[in-house]
Amino acid sequence: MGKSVQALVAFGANLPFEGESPAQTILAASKALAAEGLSVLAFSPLYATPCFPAGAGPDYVNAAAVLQVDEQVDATSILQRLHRVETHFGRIREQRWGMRTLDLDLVALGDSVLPDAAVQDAWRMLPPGAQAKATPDRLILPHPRLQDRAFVLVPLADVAPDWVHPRLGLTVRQMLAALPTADRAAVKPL
Ligand code: A4P
Ligand code: MG
Repeated sequence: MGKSVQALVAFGANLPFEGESPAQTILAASKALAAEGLSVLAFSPLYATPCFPAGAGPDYVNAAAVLQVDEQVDATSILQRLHRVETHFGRIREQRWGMRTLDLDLVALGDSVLPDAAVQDAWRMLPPGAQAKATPDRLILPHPRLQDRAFVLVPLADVAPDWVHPRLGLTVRQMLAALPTADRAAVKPL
C-alpha cells in the first residue's frame, strides 16, 4: 500500500433489520467494512440521539469511524463501498431523511474539498428550508451538514477531535463547541 489518507465516516440507524437492533447493525457494519477494503483505525462509542427532524421517526443510534484508505482510492469509490454495506444491511432509499436500517455518510476524506470550494460552500450555506428538499446529485466533501449536527460531531470528537474542516478552518472539537448546549446534551452515550 502506498501513502494513505484518513476517511471520516458517520454511522446512523433507527430501524431494526432482521431482528437486529440499530446498535447491533452499526457494530456489524463496522466489521463489514473490511470486506470492502476499508480498514477501521478508530471506532467511537455508540450514542442515542433524538430523531432529526423531531417526530420524523424513532430515535437514532449514531457512531463515527476513522478509516485508513490508500491515497489512490478516490472518494466516489469509497462512497460506493459504503453504499454496498448499507444495502447489505437492508437500506432501501425511499425518502430523503427518512427512517433507515443503516446510513453511512462519508463525512470527509483527508482535506479534500469536492467537487470544488464554491460548490461545497453553496451546499454548506443552503438555508434550512431548502436543506430538506434539495439532494446533491454528486458527492460533496466535507459532508455539507457536518458542522450543524451534534449527532455527527459528538462521536467524531471521540475519534478525530483535531481534524480540521478545510473550508471553515475549525477542528471537530471547535465545531462541536459552537453548537447549542442543548444539542450536545441531547446526544447520550448508549
Ligand atoms: N451525497 C453527497 N455528498 C455525500 C457525502 N459526503 N456522504 C449524496 C454521503 N452521501 C453524499 O444521500 C443522498 C445523496 O447525497 C446520495 O445520492 C449521495 O450520493 P443518501 O445517503 O442516499 O440519503 P440520505 O441519507 O437520506 O441523505 P443524507 O444527506 O445522507 O441524509 P442525512 O443528512 O445524513 O440525514 N437524525 C439523527 N438523530 N441521526 C441521524 O443519523 N440522519 C438523517 C439522515 C436524518 N436524521 C437523523 C440522522
Ligand atoms: Mg446518507
